[in-house]
Amino acid sequence: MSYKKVLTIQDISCVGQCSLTVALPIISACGVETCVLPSAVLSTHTAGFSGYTFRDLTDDMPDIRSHWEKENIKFDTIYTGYLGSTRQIGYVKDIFASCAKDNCVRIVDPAMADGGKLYPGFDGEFVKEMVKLCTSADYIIPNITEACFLTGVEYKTEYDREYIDSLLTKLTGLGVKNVILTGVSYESGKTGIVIFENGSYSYYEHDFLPNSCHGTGDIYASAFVGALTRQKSAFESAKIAADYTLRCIKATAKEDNHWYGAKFETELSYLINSVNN
Ligand code: PXL
Repeated sequence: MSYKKVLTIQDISCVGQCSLTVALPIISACGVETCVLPSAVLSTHTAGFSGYTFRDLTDDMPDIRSHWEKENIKFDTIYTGYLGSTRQIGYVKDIFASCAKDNCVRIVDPAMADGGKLYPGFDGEFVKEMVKLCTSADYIIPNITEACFLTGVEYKTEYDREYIDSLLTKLTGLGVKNVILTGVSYESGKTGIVIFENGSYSYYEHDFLPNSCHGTGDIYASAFVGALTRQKSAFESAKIAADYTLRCIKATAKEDNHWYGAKFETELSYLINSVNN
């Protein structure tokens, strides 16, 4: 098997166990070279801390891309997470166009919202641009809130299969190819992942854990990216990522006051075994 090279584009939250501080170790643990393009540098993430610093790196992106073009640096997988500005999304599309190997897989986590709300600093313009980025991806990994913002569908906490189907239909209507929809719960005490690939629906259900922690979306997406890049199927990658994320949440629950992120580090050996099986 050729040694795969992934590029991930998302912020560095210096403290908070999310975005690049999660993606870099997790994807590397999957046995693939992991290159990074930081979208912004923040002192912490924005969910629960106040007074965080924010250094937008949008203006650095075109020069970084043109250097890579000169060096003929290209990637097998490009995975985007939290982006720092609306304008930056256009630059990311340029990177999709010029830094991708022939069979490159482009994966977009439209990390911008949760619990029915956009994260601080994002607005309707950002969402509109994010829709465009999602249509140029091979896979998108939204939660239900993000899928609602992308499609204009009303956010609901109680729903049925018809509601989820309508979200998927609207997403494909926009031009989105394949969707890994996280946090889909059809029965109490259970939740799961919808894998919508080439028009067909499958579902991986697992226990719902009451202690939700911040950053699990990034843990999930990073493990999915790592497994998919290691040639696992989309369903198998979605399952590996879900089982790993669940273990991280359980490990976090053992410690009081670890509210800002999930303890993904202690569970890495489980992930390594899963992708090598
Ligand atoms: O986990 C998503 C995320 C990434 N980066 C920053 C965030 C968030 C979610 O709030 O604030 C800076």
